[in-house]
Amino acid sequence: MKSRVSKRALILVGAVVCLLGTSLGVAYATSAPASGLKVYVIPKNLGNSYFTTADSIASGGVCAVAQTLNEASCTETSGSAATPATQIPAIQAAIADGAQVLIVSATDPAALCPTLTAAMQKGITVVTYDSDASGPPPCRSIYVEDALTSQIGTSEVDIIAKEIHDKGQIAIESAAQTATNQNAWIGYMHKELKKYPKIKLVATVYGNDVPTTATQVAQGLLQKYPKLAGIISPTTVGILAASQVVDAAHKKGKVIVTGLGTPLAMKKYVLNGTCPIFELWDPAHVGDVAMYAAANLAAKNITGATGDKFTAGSLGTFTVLADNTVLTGKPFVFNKANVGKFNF
Ligand code: RAM
Repeated sequence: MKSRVSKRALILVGAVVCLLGTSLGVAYATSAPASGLKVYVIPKNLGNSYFTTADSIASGGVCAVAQTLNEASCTETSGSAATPATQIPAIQAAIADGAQVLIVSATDPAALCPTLTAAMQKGITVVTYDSDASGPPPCRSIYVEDALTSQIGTSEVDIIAKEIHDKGQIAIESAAQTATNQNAWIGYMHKELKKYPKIKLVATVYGNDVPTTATQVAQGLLQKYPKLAGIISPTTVGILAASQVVDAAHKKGKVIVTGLGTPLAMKKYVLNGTCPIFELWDPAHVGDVAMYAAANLAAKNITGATGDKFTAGSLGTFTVLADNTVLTGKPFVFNKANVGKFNF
């Protein structure tokens, strides 16, 4: 069908849209994202396969996008434990090294803020991904969220409830006690648990995303709570450690594990029934959106205001939502039928 809209009318509509955009402070990133930047990606910690996937060239993460955009360099750096004490010095070292972009998964909502605020004042672009430096006040231009916080928290409880037939003792095995993302998810778990009066949350423990610590706290749970029916671990390091501990203790089927994990690491435990179902998203997508957001901020195509839009390559167009947050996607449910189909 032939369009009957005249060229003049289209120009008029375009002008009105542009005007509206300007008056509302909304930017549509139409120019190219900035290139030639010295990019530092600072996950919560190094040696965590979640972040290796989110960040590396091989998996198509942050540094793969940096390469596509012809950035000057892309370096992943952090501490070994997912704590502010080891992450802050890594951020400071990156700044001293001339970073122009910092992409950070925050180990604490507030502790990183003095360093990140100082970086922004120097003109460095700061984007958080996966876990926010939410302050208050927030100390980044944009936060790229993995999936809706409420959806992650509530679905984890619904999964364990179904697995343990709505009754019994459960525990949460988290990452660092200060982790912004885990604590936000746990907040929604508490709310959702009110729907299940026969499920009792007996403990919340912290493995700091360090495999040995995560293993020890999981062992501690089994010792202290012999009647434990389930563990929710919303961290890829914790869910693996908890599954290994439950399996080694021959408690498979008696203590059900769920949470957020990576499919390659969790395959064995899904197939043997220790952790029949868990969730995640593609960590590389979160990294990619963060890098595109940063390069558009650096080019001043957008400011990070609510309503700003930018394109993240083949992932499409993203809009900045309330609190300068960009939502990457949805949690995906892994189970026996699909866990073998992923390579991260
Ligand atoms: C761990 C980290 C990360 C979280 C994933 C699910 O690797 O704590 O922040 O998003 O788990």
